[in-house]
Amino acid sequence: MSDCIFCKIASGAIPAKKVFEDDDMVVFHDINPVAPVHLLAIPKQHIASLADTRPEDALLMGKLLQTGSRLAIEHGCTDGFRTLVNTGRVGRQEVYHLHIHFVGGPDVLPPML
Ligand code: DGP
Repeated sequence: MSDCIFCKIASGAIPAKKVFEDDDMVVFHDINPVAPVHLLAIPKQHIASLADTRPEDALLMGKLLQTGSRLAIEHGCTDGFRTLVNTGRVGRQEVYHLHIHFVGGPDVLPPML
């Protein structure tokens, strides 16, 4: 999608601090980190939200989770981290290109719910 900010990051049209990229996905630092480590894992193809995934996206979703987890650990989340997907209006999704947050650091995170 031409007006999607994460499509532009995926294609390299706008810069981001990328820590991983292959044919299917990109992982990069969130521009507004809420913890010492805050990575976003996105598919290169435009999928608007988790609610828009199809059964054939299951392998890609697993890859986003597994690769993001590995990178969170490599970036210092050796004692755990939080994984979050905001979905739609009720989920307070801001960017409508599917992304998985990986948030953590040395300290225990505050409770969320
Ligand atoms: P949400 O849609 O609510 O799950 O959050 C979107 C996240 O995307 C938010 O934490 C900030 C981040 N973000 C938005 N625009 C950019 C950008 O241009 N570059 C980067 N690196 N992160 C962005």
